[in-house]
Amino acid sequence: MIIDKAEVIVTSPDRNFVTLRITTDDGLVGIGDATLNGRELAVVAYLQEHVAPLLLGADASRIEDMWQFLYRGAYWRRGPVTMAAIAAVDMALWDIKGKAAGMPVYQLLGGASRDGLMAYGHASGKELPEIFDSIRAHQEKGFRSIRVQTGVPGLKAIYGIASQGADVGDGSVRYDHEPARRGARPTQEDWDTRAYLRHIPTVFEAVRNEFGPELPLLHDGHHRMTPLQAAKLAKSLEPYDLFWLEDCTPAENQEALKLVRQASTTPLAIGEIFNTYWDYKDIIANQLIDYVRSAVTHTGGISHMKKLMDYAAMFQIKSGFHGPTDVSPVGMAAAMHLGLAIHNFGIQEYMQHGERTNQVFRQTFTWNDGYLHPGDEPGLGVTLDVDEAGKYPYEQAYLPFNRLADGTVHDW
Ligand code: KDG
Ligand code: MG
Repeated sequence: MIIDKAEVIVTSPDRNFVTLRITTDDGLVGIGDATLNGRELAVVAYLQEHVAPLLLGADASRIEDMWQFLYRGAYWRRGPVTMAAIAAVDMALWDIKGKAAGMPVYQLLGGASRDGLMAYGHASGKELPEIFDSIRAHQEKGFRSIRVQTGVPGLKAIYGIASQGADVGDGSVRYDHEPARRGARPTQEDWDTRAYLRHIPTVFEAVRNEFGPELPLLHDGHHRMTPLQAAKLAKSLEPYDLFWLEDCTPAENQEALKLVRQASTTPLAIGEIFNTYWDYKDIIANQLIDYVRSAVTHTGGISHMKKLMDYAAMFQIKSGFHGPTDVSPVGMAAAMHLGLAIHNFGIQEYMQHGERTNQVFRQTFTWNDGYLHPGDEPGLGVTLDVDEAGKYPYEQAYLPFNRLADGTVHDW
């Protein structure tokens, strides 16, 4: 199992994806996701210029050793670009190991701890009727847990609302295009935290009244609050019994999250922009979060995330792996295999890729009655159709950003 080819494939069926494809001398092929939304080519360069040459001639079976070599051997540690590149190598090697063993990756991680993975979808709308329709549409698609994002009176454009998304060509407007719109410059949105804090509890009250107490509801604060504002929001949402409040602060100042904890029992989920388990060290040990939000793609791959989740388990903290459409089907498959195997699985984000993406990445996962399963094909269960991928060249795309009324750039 000597690596004799390492190729980086960039494709943009519905949005940009970066995939590492490793081939061994005995003909095994493994793929890994290296997509870093809005900064895709930085990882392409890191992989092509600095990692791929090191892979050639290496033993594909030594996954842990390769991880340590790429991490420790580089001298420069951590960061989203490095960790996405290492994640792609790690995923591709697990894919190869599964194929060599004739087993799905979750079996190699200890086997299934459950029958399926409960997943949540993204409902949104500018106003209540639209939000209610969006929740119902997600329920009809099988979702049993729903994230709710809302417009705020007075604000023209807010991240995460589907109706602001781009037409994807089939006549429908999809949220999955909004996070990184194609174009030469990022689009600008507006923001007012006080207006948001006033409005959000009214939305969750209405949603609870309409849909009852059972439906697990989630909300993403997208890092926009100070600790005090986050405490206020978590407290005001307490009556509506959220499954979680996500990214209530940027979480760079982790100590400050104690303020949120002291004010409220609303569960907190953080970590989609973290990239190593060291980022989580204190936040977990101090019991400041309830769910780990990392993507396998952005946090060093399956090997590193398994260690992170084992550490989190000591503190009864569960997974809530990142699964927006900018995590490719390969990254999603890696999350599903890991989520199925670990005991402390919590929930899986699942935004659903578009048809073009599903043609490029052929998948074996199943979606039944609100539960995902990665399938039982050897490896990760995803095949990259290179000819299909070639039809969709890279297109520059940026995440939006926001400014306050006086023109100040605000937290993402
Ligand atoms: O790349 C950024 C998006 O993936 C992110 O904004 C989506 O916040 C997000 C989420 O929770 O899925
Ligand atoms: Mg988020």
